Amino acid sequence: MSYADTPATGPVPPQDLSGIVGRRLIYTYANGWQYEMYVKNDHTIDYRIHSGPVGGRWVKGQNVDLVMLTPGVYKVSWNEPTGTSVVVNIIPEQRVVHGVIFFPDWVKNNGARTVVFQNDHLDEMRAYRDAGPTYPIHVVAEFATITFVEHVGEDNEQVISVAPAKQPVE
Ligand code: FER
Repeated sequence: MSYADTPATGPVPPQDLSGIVGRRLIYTYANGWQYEMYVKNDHTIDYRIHSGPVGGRWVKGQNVDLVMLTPGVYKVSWNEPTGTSVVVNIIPEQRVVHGVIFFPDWVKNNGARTVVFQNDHLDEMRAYRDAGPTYPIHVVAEFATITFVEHVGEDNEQVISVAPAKQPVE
């Protein structure tokens, strides 16, 4: 019986996250922005932004919703302390990513404020978020190409441990 023949018992497909959890990916969006994501476990990512308007920003321990849509196709969704929301679809075997970023107006206009190791500035980011303005929300929807992917295992604090500029990128 193939996956497609598995009897439907509801809308949620059987989940197998083994193709994404514990992986580190580097990808470049069509607009040139380069991002790195470590899927630390089934509900957490660490990441670094290597280029683009908020290049230099990095974050550890971001809580996310991670699901498998169909075998080999994953979706990661979250909301940042800055108010930015992100949804990233990832197909590692095809080296395809599609990301949608929903920037609050204050981030669009003052992106440099978010270029920090966010973990050291959480209260500051929440204060900026609450001060706004939130609207209009700037939606950036782009495909990306995965240029590097490796399996490094779960909950490894060394994978993303220095600022983006301090480490060469593949
Ligand atoms: C991504 C797109 C956006 C990503 C992270 C973000 C790690 C974060 C945006 C922000 O908060 O500035 O693909 O992957």
